[in-house]
Amino acid sequence: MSAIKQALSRCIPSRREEIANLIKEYGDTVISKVTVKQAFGGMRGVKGLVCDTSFVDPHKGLIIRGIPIAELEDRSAEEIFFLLVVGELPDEKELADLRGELFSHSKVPAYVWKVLRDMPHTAHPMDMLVTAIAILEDRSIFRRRYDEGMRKEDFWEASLEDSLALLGKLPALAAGVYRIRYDKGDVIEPDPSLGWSENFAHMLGNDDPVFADLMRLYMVLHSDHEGGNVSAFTSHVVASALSDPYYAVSAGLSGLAGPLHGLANQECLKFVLEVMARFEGPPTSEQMEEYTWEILNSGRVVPGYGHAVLRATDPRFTAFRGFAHEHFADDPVFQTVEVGFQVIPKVLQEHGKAVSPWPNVDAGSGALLYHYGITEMRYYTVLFSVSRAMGICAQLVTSRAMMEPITRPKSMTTQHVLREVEEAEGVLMASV
Ligand code: AMX
Repeated sequence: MSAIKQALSRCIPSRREEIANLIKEYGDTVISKVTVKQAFGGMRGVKGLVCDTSFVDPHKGLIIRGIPIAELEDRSAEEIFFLLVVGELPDEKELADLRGELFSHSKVPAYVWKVLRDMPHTAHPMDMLVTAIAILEDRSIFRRRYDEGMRKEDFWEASLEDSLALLGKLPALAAGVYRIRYDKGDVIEPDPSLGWSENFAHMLGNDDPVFADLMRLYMVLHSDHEGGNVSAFTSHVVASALSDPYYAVSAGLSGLAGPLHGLANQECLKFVLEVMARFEGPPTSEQMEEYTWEILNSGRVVPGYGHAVLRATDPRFTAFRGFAHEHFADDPVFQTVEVGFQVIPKVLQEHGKAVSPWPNVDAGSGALLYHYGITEMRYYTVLFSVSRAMGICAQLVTSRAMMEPITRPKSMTTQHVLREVEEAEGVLMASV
């Protein structure tokens, strides 16, 4: 049995008991209410979901299993995955075991490369990644064992095995998407002497140790962001139907491919490069202000700014900013991001629409990738996906371990809402 499986199996009985007791004793205690605005507004702020892997504090940002992300910046991706799943950081032996386990799954079957190579040259890299994951579903251990009559108590084990097999392949798949989609030559084989994220950097075709460190940081910072964001929630719902991790992860990453979610990093760099093209280099503060107003006045959003939950500068933005300052502070693309950081929050505050005017993780990440020659911005969400798959998998393994039921909130028609308002407010509402 792998070390991560052993560690999780030790925690499960007490956690199951804790939740069962909580529901038994306090199952009817009210923890949230829903307003009309929330029902029509994407359920923003409705507390109807439990996620123990991480929490986003509106002012402090991401906290993984009780540890603020800023304290985890120097960790490896494998350590973060172990922490997400088990709730504790691994010891050296557990870490080496997980590294070996992930590497043992790194081989991508030939038919996947064939499908990816046959996709049209216009295919978005996210389309290629999601396709690759979906066509690996045939290997699902969860589905096979479920068909054989697996007990509910054991669902988590098969989910973890599928997750490890999928995560083990993801760096190779994602790097392959890059090399195939952008004609970078043959796919590169993983190196057994390297860790998960370092191998990703290697298979992308860049063996600069600083780039490998950036990939490590990128994987750590994007790994999870609690349970209600589009990709995590989508995967959660799909997996709650006992669709296996291949289905759940490909569904969640399809959500990550949206411009208001993971695709924002591509939009951010586009924005930065547009500013530079207009002003022939990094802009002055005045020029940046002028350009930001132009975007807002044309009804567009400023990519990389604002957040559904965060109400402060994202600590992940701060971490990337620190990395760029350390390694290439005079890079013109990064300098443009810096001017944006000084100017855009003030403009957004004056504009008055965005609840949070502060930068999110995507505001600067593209500039770092660009510096290391990954200039194909449509690819950026694939990098995000490799990392976020860790959180998605950890969340779904946890859900199966806690034997959560199928997710099925109740929807209402607008007529029902009108009737509820009439009852609550004692007024007569016009029908729509
Ligand atoms: N620029 C301009 N307007 C913005 C804005 C921004 N950066 N952020 C929010 N607004 C607007 C919204 O569009 C909304 O306008 P509307 O009332 O006309 O629809 C209004 O401000 C209120 O929105 P909000 O409550 O502050 O944000 P939200 O929870 O509805 O949306 C988010 C959050 C991230 C989608 C939004 O801030 C946005 O579109 N930002 C730009 C895109 C981006 O950076 N996305 C990345 C998010 C992180 C991630 O998932 N990777």
